[in-house]
Amino acid sequence: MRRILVAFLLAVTMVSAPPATSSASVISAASTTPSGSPPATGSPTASGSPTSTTFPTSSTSGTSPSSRITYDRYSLTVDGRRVLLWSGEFHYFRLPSPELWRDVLEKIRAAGFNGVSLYFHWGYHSPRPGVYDFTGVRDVDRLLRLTEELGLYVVARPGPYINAETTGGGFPAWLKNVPGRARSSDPGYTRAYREWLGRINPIIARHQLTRGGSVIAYNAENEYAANTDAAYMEDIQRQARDAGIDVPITHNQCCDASWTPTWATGQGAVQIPGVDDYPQSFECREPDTWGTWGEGVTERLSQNAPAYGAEYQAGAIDLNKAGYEKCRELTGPAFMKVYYKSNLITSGATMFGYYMAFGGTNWGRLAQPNDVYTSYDYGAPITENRQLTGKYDEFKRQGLFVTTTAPLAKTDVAAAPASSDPAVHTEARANPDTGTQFVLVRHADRRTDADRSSTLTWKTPDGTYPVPVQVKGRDAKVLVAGYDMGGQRLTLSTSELLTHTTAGDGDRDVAVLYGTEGVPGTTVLRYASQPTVKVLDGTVRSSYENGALTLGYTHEGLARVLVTGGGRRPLLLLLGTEKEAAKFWRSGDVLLRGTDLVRSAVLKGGDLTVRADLSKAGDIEAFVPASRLTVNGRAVPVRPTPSGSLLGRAPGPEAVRVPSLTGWRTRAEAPEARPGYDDSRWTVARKTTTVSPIKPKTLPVLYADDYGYHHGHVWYRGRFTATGSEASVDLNAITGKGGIYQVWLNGRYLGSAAGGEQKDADSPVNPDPGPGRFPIPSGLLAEGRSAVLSVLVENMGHNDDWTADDVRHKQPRGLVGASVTTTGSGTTVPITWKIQGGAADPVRGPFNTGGLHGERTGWHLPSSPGGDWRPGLPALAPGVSWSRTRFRLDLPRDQDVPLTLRFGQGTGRHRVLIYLNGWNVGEYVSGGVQRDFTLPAGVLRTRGDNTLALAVIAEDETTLGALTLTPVANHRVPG
Ligand code: IPT
Repeated sequence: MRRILVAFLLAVTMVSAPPATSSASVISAASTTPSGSPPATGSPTASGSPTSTTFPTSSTSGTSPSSRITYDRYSLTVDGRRVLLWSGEFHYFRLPSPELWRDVLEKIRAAGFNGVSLYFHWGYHSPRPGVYDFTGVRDVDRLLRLTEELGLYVVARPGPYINAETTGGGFPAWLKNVPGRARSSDPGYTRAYREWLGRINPIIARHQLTRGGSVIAYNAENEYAANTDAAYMEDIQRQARDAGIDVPITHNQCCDASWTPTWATGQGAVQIPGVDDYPQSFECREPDTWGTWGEGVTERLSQNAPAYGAEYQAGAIDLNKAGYEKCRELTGPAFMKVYYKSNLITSGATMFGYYMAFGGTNWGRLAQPNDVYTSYDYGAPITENRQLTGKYDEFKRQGLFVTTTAPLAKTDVAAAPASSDPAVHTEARANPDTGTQFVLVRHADRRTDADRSSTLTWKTPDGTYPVPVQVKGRDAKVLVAGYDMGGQRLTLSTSELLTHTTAGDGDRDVAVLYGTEGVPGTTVLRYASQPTVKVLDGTVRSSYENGALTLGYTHEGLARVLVTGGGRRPLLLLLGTEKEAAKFWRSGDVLLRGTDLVRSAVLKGGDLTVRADLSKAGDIEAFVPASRLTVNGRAVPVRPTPSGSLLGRAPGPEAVRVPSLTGWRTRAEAPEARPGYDDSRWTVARKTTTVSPIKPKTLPVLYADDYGYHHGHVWYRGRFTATGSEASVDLNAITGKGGIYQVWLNGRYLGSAAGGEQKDADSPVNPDPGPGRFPIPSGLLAEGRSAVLSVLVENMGHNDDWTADDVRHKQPRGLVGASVTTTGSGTTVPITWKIQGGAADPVRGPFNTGGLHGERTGWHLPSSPGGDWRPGLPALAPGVSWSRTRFRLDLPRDQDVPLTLRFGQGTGRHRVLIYLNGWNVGEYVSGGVQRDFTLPAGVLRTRGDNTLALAVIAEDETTLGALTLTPVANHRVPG
């Protein structure tokens, strides 16, 4: 992995690990500090006792007790109960709508995740040194309260550096002006990061599980593998402890133990060192190519702590612009089955962070331009528009299993059943206390999509059985043996266990097992005497011998078997295909089947209250002893079934109408290009030094950041006295990948050029990153007359600092060189410069707007800007123009209809900043891969008036393509 990553991500300097010391395993005693927020009842826990897994419940009240967290080499424990942490990564900053945080977190929980991994983005909260905003879409206290309410564990990851393909890798852009190497113990940087940690740590601290909150672990730094500084790593942890962080501290090492230090031992060591694994790489153009970056086995870095897959690939960045559907394919259900299940058994890891569960949007200049564009969909199980995918189904199948099956949280390597066909590989782990076995069955060659059968000689704790297994296509299974399943004893099954629950007052068990469609399955259960087997649905053979009840079947649809007597409480066994398994939902102890999503289900007396999403009217079946069913607040007629369940039918959504976008008005912009424009209030650019490691080609320094303009466009106006013999304007600009700059002289448009980037591998730095030579038309300049050069430079976002070398993230934005050259002598003309960029929006944050005239004067805002706006979407001249329209939505309150703005094919090279009600929701680039832009509810008024404003930056004569509001889905939701 390392070699390939280096080739991919650049050369790094490695530092060897300091000598080993061991870490303590008991983290903290309970603390009773109140968190001031509604805590969880029913936190997700996998218990050390095989039958008592508790799942999160939806509604909470009262006060959560504080918990004690410990760990050992097997797992984390919460109040003495082992926890298998199955978390998905979520970036609140990529979803600018706290109402939708709940939507996404409920979807994550319903997929069987019991936790979320959360980066906290320093730059997102801090427009200037000393200034921090934790309100509105930045209210992370609200986010953490929500995780508490939903009973999701949190791994808090505040950096200070986070990478994450976001601008500056999470650093605030003002850090570019701070002398001293970032991610080191340099005093300048130390002051800066302590300021951030001083703000974020107290928020995280009050939401720790040890104080009745949700935070179960704290991740220090991020993939800190190059140019490392142990004193810095140590200080981050000291800052955390001083702020009262008492949960285990973790780290996500890139990408296996060959990267050193691993932070497992020595100065700067963390308690639970984890690794990041991206076995599929980020080449979405070839979704069938597997394992580009290795086997994806989470390496154990410490003998005293659980193996931790801190980031495990659950999607991909679209590095080569294949489109995210291809990334979803690359990391689809087949990959998930083979890699996640293999890893679970091979590594024995019990802590996972799947990156990403939901990717979101790089709205408002959040993107790191080398890696991503506006969408950060990531090919994740939940799409950018919050829709559930086939990957979601697979996460649910695995997530329900791992969080149901408590013995999985403590396992050692065990002897695997012998396989009669060596092409069918087996591997096993077992719980040393319960004897429960977990057997991986897959193709020996994971990439093959062959169909192979084998007979396993399986020595289970209940005796030895020869059992047939079949692996059809790219697939893997984790089979269970010797498991006390509620009140039952599962001797073995060649079907996979989805989940099981004990319904009502412990009067019967319900278990769901599943397998590949058309493939035979065998399940053996133990009884004291022969039980009665009643096949309610499907074809299932049964035989009983010496205490063993053997069921034989083929996975087809959903078979139902009721087993009674035999000395145990009744068991309803549901045997389905993978597709059938995905129809089940679990909320607390309530098992349900049907609808598109069950967010929560609460049973009180005979009343079952369900919150669910439906794209059409559909059946909902509840495996609980209830007599009344309420779905989304409405009573639903029900009937009991022979399975002892309750069956009802819930209504779907009403059809909705979405308006077409009409009534556009357009206005040309860029008065800055005119020679007579009043720039008297602009900043004079007269600096001659910079802390940037990249030095300017000409003076004065024209770097936008050096004058406090950190995001979006920046304007320059240069004045000189013409000689009449000027031949060309020679510029050089760094915009970050994909950016452009444009030039006017005395109001005449001279053209545009691609802004450069300082390549990661540039050492020494590239002297000519973004050159542009613009010949001066004859007659434009007259001898002795004052001339004005106007330059508009885009800033695509700041580079990251993956290699901790300071050069990448501190590379400037804006002009790095500017001169006007005369004919003949080739001398340059002295120029005086002024610069103007945007100001941080106090509500929408520092990244939302740049320095376009329209942005500075509020054309992007809903309030109506005056001036001469012409009707329609006319052809546009090169330069900047704005188009605006309004539309009204009246979507039903209890329906979720995600909308996107779709760009049709236009003409000319252009890019468009999209403002919805003043929020910059993305940038469309003609010829780019993204045409659909998410309009998130919250920013979008789903019942009311909306303003859409487009800043069109045209390089040629341009017409925009058709613009349409496109509904992505329509669900009835809880409302
Ligand atoms: C690793 C980072 O930790 C994470 O922030 C994000 O960048 C992710 O990968 C890729 O999306 S970087 C690792 C792949 C080298």
